[in-house]
Amino acid sequence: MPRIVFMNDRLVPEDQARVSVFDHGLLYGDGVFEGLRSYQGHVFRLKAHLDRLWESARAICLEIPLSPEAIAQAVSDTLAANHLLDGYVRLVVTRGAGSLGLDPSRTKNPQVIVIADTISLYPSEYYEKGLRIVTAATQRTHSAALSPRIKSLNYLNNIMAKLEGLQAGCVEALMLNHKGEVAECTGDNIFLVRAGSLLTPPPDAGILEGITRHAVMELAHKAGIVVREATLVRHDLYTAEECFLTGTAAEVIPVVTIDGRTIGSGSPGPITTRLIKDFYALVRS
Ligand code: PXG
Repeated sequence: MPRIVFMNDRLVPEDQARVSVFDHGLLYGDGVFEGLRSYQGHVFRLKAHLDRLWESARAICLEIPLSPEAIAQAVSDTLAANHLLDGYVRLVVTRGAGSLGLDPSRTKNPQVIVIADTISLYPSEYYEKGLRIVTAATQRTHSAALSPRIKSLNYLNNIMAKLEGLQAGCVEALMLNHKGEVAECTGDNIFLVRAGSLLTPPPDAGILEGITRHAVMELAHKAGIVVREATLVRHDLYTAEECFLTGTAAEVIPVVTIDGRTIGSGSPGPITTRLIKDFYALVRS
């Protein structure tokens, strides 16, 4: 069955959901996006995702031609049109078609796209046994060059690191910032456990402030686990008791080796296991 896609003001079959070859989203990666999950027909933290979309757009002087309410409606309409209760939603806003050349003022009609699809999860084995990750040589974009807080259509920085991970046989890769500090993974935030406390890099380490990251920090707080943002280096990860990643697609996933070194006991630890369980309950509540 063809998927149904929302384009600007209506739902269309996927083969009619098209953007111009002159769209600056295609030509220059000039645009923004969000990835959301729906659980049992309820979109997890919709407002936080819409706020972040607007923040990303504002940062690149892109005016989204629809209201947040209209996009929220488009999200539920697109999920319903595809008969999805549990699904993945991709929001995309492009700069629109224009003349060749970077100048955004010579574009018009930003395109608003909402795609809903089934979610392709990591195999359940990764959640039970944990992931192996490696550190990529590709640094996270310097925030003075381009803020990693903008979820832009230009993800080449992360894709370069993802390729390094895949070439090393790993599905995720760790990215450091220009100071050699731990930033995040290519599409996930990172946490470690040290002396029973949860530590995660602060926003100024050059990360995307993940919505799952925020939810997990709240869950830890509720569970009486101390959680702190702290500048971390690889030494902290190598010597951690536990490590896990968070992201909309992956949710909470344990990490058991980094650069071939075993983390903690080599299997998912008790705090990670607890937070996986709490997150599962939260998204279905
Ligand atoms: N860091 C980066 C760089 C991301 O792109 C996260 C962290 C986690 O954020 P959330 O808000 O999802 O907890 C992300 C977002 C995908 C996909 O389709 C996932 C992301 C980005 C692009 C694609 O799997 N993760």
